[in-house]
Amino acid sequence: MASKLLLDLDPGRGFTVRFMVVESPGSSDRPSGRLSAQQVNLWLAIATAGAVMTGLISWAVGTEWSRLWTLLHAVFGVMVVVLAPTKARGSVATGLRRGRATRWLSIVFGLLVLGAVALGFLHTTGLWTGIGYWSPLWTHQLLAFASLPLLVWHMLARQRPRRVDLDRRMVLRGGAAIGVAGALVGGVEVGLRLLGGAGTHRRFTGSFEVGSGDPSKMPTVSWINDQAPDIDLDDWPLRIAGASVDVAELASATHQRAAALDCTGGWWSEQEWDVVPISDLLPADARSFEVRSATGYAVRFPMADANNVYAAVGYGGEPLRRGHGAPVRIVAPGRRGPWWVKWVTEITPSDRPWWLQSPFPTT
Ligand SMILES: Nc1nc2c(c(=O)[nH]1)N[C@H]1C(S)=C(S)[C@@H](COP(=O)(O)O)O[C@H]1N2
Ligand SMILES: [Mo]
Repeated sequence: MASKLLLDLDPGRGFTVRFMVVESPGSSDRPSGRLSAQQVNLWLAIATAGAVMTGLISWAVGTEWSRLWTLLHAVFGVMVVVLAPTKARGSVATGLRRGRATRWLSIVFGLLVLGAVALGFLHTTGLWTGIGYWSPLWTHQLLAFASLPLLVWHMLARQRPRRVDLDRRMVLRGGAAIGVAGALVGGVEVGLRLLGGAGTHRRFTGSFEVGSGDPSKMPTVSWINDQAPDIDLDDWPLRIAGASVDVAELASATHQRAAALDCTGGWWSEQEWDVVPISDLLPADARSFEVRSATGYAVRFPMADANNVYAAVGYGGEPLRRGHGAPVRIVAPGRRGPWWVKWVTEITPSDRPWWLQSPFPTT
């Protein structure tokens, strides 16, 4: 007689955990010590979901708080690799033997996931640090986003979690896989420090420093493929709360503020910005304010943050370069790059909550 926990994950019937006393432990069908194919799949689902969640958090958060999530993200990613050989011997081998036409979708999915993990590794270690679109981190995100629909398909059509033995083996072996992944991540970090690898100098977001204190060395990037608008800088159509504002007038009211621009593409750069806090420019009674670029790129901030979001006209004692958002851009300390709107033409208070916006700018 043995007792075991049954985890029932049939989506049609909801989610139940039952404790049962059963005649046989039910593990005679596999060599002792191995996880069943179902158990590997469930752990892989946990690791993949964990990687997606922590990746999104680390990606969106620009404060110290993201450090833990960036670290956990690495552990989940490595866990996928740790479990991959068992998966390959189990349901991958079975699936390939069945030879369904859709096996190609599964293969593409597997390659996207492994590719994303490999690129994450290249970025983390600093073995390859491209800047701009084809940086390893940007490509990592591209593969990860591309794999999401396939992940959903794979889970629903191929590896729909069913009743799984949540037995001692499942917990111990899975826990061991997490432990191995954690140790590998720790080992890489220690190794980087011993070897003095570039990867040692990552910010808590995982980004590498470029051109701090030297605006001419700061990269110029866009969110998707936005470009500097062709508008006369001396006749810039800036409107704040509906009224026309002269950029020169704005420039005469600035003070200096050091802040790091931390692009989700994997680099950061700190400059001394010439700024005016948005709270000096808008009435405080609205819920949010929208900042819109001449290009149509726009984001919405909570009004409560208006004293820590700035309109900037210069850096390092010189006016902004065109690529860096001249004549007016947003400086948003503690927020990732996408919030730092360039070529600002409108700052508008509104009663809509700030979170009522597309999760990403669409230009
Ligand atoms: N109008 C506009 N502003 C934008 C973007 C954009 O594509 N369009 N990209 C954002 C992103 S993702 C980053 S990282 C920074 C890059 O600023 P930089 O080119 O000055 O380094 O600008 C932000 N502001
Ligand atoms: Mo960015």
